[in-house]
Amino acid sequence: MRQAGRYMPEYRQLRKKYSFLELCHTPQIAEEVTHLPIKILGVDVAILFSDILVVPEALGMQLHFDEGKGPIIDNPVSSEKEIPNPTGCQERLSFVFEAITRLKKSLEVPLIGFAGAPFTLASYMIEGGSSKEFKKTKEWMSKSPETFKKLIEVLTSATISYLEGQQEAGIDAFQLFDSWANSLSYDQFEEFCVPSYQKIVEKSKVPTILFCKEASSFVSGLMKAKPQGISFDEKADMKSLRKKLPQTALQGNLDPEILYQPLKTIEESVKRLLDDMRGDPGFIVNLGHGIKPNMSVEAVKTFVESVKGYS
Ligand code: 1CP
Repeated sequence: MRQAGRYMPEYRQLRKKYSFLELCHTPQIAEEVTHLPIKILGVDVAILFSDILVVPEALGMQLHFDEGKGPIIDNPVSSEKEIPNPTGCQERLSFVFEAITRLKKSLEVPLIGFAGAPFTLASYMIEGGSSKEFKKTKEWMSKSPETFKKLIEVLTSATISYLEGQQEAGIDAFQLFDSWANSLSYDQFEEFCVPSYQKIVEKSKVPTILFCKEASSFVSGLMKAKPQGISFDEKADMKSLRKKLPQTALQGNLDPEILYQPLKTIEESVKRLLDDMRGDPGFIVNLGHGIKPNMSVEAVKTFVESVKGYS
């Protein structure tokens, strides 16, 4: 949940020298950034420093990140004939595998690898960047569901080869981010997202966690993929989800906005969450979504320390 990122002065310092994509593309620097939250916050697990959009980039998308605007793709895909060919995509992602290989030598904690799920990647590739309404994506999906599925299939096979490369390099767990699947109806979710999760989870040899915003609305579809874990945002009631899902690891779900509150409130909110999940060996404490650039390191540290100090 962006445990390394712009809220950290050490990260901002590196960003003065390098663009975001340079950080991602350079294994030694990606390694260094991955280590920052371990050193500064004392979290139990590292998440690879990278971005979900390196996969579309490896498929030929001209990607750049503009200050204050987020990701931009200059050559969006708008029809079946523009769907990229996934051949050679794994080789073009070798900088990620090299970062993982280095990290496995230098880290003392487990490492989570990750990828964007096909639908979320497709939305960036079609819209040409971030979106609120996903107009072009939904138009394509409803006008020509079969060709939309072709794009999803290409992204599924690219994601599987990306996962395989990460596995060979040594990741301990894998998280699949379908951040924008919550823009879909439940039926669309079942039709366009669930089959891709099933194929990806089936190929995974490491524990795999699925994330989408508002995951509690999509639990039955998510469970069809038989993931080892599901990550929930702050809207979920973890206690009742545990009753529904006795065999699945549950990750989440402190409201990131709590990190704007006084430190005492952060401590109290963590205690409430941990009291609810007391004694649950399959509970992974996390935020419901990402840390924002203007949040304070002290607040994030308080979150981690309250979890570790809970008894
Ligand atoms: O320095 C900068 O300006 C870049 C800011 C930044 C960072 C730190 C971006 C651009 N990505 C990241 C890192 C990142 N992204 C990680 C690293 C691991 C960590 O420390 O947590 C991970 C796991 C991601 C995943 C990611 N990227 C997702 C899925 C998770 C989620 O937040 O829902 C998504 C949707 C993206 C796209 C993306 N990349 C960057 C931004 C600002 C965005 C979101 C843009 C949007 O809102 O559409």
